[in-house]
Amino acid sequence: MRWTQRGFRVTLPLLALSAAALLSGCGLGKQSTLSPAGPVASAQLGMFWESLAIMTGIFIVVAAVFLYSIIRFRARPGDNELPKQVHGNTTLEIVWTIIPIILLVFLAIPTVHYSFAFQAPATAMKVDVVGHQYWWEFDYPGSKVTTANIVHIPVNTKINFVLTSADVIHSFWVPELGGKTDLIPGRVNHLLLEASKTGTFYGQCAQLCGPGHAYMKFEVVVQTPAAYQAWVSAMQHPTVSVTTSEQKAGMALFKQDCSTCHTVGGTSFNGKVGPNLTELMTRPTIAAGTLTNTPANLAKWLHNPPGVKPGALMPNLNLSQTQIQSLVAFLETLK
Ligand code: HEC
Ligand SMILES: [Cu+2]
Repeated sequence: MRWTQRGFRVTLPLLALSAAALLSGCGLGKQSTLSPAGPVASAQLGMFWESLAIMTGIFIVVAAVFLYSIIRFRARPGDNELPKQVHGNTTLEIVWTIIPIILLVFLAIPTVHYSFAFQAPATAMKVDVVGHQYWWEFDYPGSKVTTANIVHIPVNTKINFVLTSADVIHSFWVPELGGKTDLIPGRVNHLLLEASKTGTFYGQCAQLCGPGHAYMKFEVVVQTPAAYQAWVSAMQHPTVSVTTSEQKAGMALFKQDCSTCHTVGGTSFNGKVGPNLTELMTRPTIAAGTLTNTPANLAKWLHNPPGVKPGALMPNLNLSQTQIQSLVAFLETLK
């Protein structure tokens, strides 16, 4: 008796705690597969509900038979004989082989159907995605636009994301649009996604890729075709107007310290190691979602990148506060 009471005292709070932990995942937040925003995500959610329904059905039947058996066939006082020993029941075995086959066929039909239906058609708009430790490169092959950690796409349009990696295996995942697919060095994978409403959707790397993995996020900005075109042409015609002496000093420093790694459209800087910084000020965050894009945070970043983001592959360049201020003044002109 004592033992049971003590057992309850321990297990009840534990149960409550784990229920709280489970339910805390239930909010329809920024990255929920339960709030699909496109046909791919909707179909995947439909299949999730279908398999959940089948599994719930199986659970109810098995639990009911189990409960019935332990109550109906429990040992009663005075039952000292061994019960009748049986082995094998052909009918039962055939039944519990055939029922799972039927259930698996019900799951296989939509799986196979959607696997073919969501193959990227040759006509779909392409966006090349390169995974880097720990940031995302997006190239628009048709329009010669390159950006980082934010990808703009037109609404109601099939997009063929062409995925590869510059270093280790990453995984491309935008829960509200569907997914996910690995980016593998030396291989090219395709992922078809489509958004049926405008807005911003949040993605992230879903494959442990090193110490900065948790800071490898990106945003998908879904726009009307007109707004999307306006963005493309702004990216194609960046204007860098450096006027103050501080901005000029920053640009000179950039040439010396940063241009081997970073490209800036509208200038001669064309490094390819780090993110392309064209129109940097139009991005809401820096360092793949690690910091919001403000002058203070840019300064914080330049002061010590690996100190801000674990594992960041931009080195600490030991810049002085004056150098940082002029670099930030220059970066602020990239809009
Ligand atoms: C050795 C190559 C290298 C050098 C040199 C370098 N960077 Fe970087 N930079 C990177 C890499 C890699 C990242 C991506 C870090 C991450 O998000 O994990 C980055 C990220 C950035 C970002 C954030 C961009 C974004 O959209 O997330 C800014 C801004 C930046 N660097 C500015 C500079 C400036 C200014 C200098 C010169 C003082 C500089 N970098 C020098 C490699 C470099
Ligand atoms: Cu990654």
